[in-house]
Amino acid sequence: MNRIQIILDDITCLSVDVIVNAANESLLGGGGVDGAIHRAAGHELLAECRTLKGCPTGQAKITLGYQLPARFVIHTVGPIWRGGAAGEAGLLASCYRCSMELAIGQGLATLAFPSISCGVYGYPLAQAAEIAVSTVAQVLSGNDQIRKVYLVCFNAEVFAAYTRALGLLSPTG
Ligand code: AR6
Repeated sequence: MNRIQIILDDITCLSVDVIVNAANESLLGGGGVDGAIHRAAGHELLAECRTLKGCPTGQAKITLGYQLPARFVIHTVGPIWRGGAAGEAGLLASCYRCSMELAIGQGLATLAFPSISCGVYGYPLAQAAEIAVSTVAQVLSGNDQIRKVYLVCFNAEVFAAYTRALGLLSPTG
């Protein structure tokens, strides 16, 4: 699956069609990658987000990228980890699937995802990485428009978990 690439980087620096934000249901900013994206995009992003009236967990909404190198931002809301019996896996998969479907609907070809829910939302890293790679691979297998999906890791631990998950999915690479 060479349309999936795992990279160690700051997502706000990527020149792709669209970066995905790990937001909260208000879509009005926060810490972590959400805060970094809002700081890099500038205040116009928050102004557009205010018009969206929030977003339920597991779904996604799109805005322009403003001062970011990326043209668009897809804001998705990952689940808060509550032990695993509260539908977290389905909701996390839904974040990846809905974001990709939104990108496809907009005619976009290159996407970058952060590790949704793996920060303050507390999702166990190995499980989240497996959901990320398997869901992205599944959507790609049914679509030719998306040329590249970058799974952006912010530190070495996340990078190792994603690399392992991709290896489980396709041992031959
Ligand atoms: N580029 C790429 N990845 C990053 C960056 C960056 N610039 N900054 C952080 N990460 P988190 P969540 C990684 O907490 O768990 C916010 O306050 C980070 O190391 O940002 O989905 C929202 O408003 C981690 O691996 O998102 C919500 O309230 C990953 O991004 C809440 O946090 C996700 O960590 C969402 O929590």
